Amino acid sequence: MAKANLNLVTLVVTLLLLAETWAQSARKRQVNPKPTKTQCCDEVRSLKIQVANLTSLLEELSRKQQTDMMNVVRQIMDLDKQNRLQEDRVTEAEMRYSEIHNRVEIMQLQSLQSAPQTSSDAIYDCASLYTKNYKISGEYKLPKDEFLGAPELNVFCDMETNGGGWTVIQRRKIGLTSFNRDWKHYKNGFGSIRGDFWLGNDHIFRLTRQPSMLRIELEDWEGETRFAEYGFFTLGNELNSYKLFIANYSGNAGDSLRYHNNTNFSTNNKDNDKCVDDCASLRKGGYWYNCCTDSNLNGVFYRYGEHTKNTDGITWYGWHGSTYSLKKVEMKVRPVGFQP
Ligand SMILES: [Ca+2]
Repeated sequence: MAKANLNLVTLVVTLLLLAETWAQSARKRQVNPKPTKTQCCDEVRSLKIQVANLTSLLEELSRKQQTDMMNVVRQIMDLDKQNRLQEDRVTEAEMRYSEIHNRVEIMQLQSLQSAPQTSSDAIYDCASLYTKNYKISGEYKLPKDEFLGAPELNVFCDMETNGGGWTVIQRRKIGLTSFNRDWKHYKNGFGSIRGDFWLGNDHIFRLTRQPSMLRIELEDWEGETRFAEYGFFTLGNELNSYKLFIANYSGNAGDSLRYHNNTNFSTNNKDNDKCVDDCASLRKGGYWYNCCTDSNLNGVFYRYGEHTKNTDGITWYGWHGSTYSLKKVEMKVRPVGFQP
């Protein structure tokens, strides 16, 4: 009986122990639950936040880089600008230097002129200046020469084109000076020697007492250039109405002065042309009008846009026809025997 009781007690104790163990394990299960869905999402969220942070960091970096790049570009542009300004200053300095140099040379030349001389070394045009080693293009003062009966005269010398030595007798390029002028103006000359001007028929007559050639340079509004050269060029005196004589054309502009050969000079107050009409008034310039024009280099300066609508512009029919007014013209003379 006692043994049976003992067995029962052992069983009960075992059962109690088992129950306790099960309860403990159940508690344990409650304390350490399996990873839940919530925990997984937290991790993903945190990762997402990290990614977002990284992305914004990267964006910030890229923005900074762009700003840096723009700063660099700005700096380069600033440097470029400074460079250009510097270049402009250098160019200006060079121009001033050349002007001063020119003046000094002219002064030297004048002191040279005051010394006794013979006609052979007289300075009466840009070609004689050139042979005395004045080889910079620009404004020169030709001294008075009583031996030759030449007055003091400001001229512009082209010392570069085709060997240099050219005395410029006409220029159109700015367009503010009117060329619709009377006889006296064309006789003595008008305008500015560095801008638009007519040297004067008396001066051209004097310059071409020696066998001379004429060079005409033209530029259109598209920036293209042409030229016409005449191996022979001279004018009659005032009594002969500065009659034009030219010959021996060469060039690529066409011979649009031939039609004016052997004609007198006409102005708005002196109709010496070969026409019933008054060509100088019709074409608004002073020129060797025939009846009336194949060229009109002293016509009206028309600007781009207006330059194809009129018949009284600066025309050279052999290149652009009768209604195209050119952008730039230069007429220059040089002695035939000139050697650069
Ligand atoms: Ca007439």
